[in-house]
Amino acid sequence: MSLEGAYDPENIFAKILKGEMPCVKVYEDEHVISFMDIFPQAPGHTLVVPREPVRNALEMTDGALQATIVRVKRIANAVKSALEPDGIVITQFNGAPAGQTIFHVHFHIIPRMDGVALGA
Ligand code: DGP
Repeated sequence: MSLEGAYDPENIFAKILKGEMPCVKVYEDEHVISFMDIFPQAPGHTLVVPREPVRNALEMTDGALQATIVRVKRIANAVKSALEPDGIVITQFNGAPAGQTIFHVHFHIIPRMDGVALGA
């Protein structure tokens, strides 16, 4: 799926937002929901999913993006406190060629440890 196209309201993260699919939730408020990634790239891999129903970050309103990134920072700090990693990746993908597989905008928080290869 390229950057063009319609938002599918039945995508997996939309269903999690609606409470129609389970998740291991770590945080939620009026702007975002945050839960553990089901296919973690490292222990503690956490997702932050804005409630705004758009496919990617390029489509987000400035207000929703600002609210989301503040929460990404707070949740990343919580991950830091809980797991004491040596580093934390914060990333997100826009469009299938960029690596996106779920087409509801989301951010990854991935703790990294010294000496553990990326992808492990
Ligand atoms: P991306 O490649 O940026 O679209 O990442 C999507 C992430 O979502 C990927 O790391 C795996 C994760 N994921 C896929 N399906 C589910 C699910 O049903 N539940 C949860 N918690 N995570 C999922």
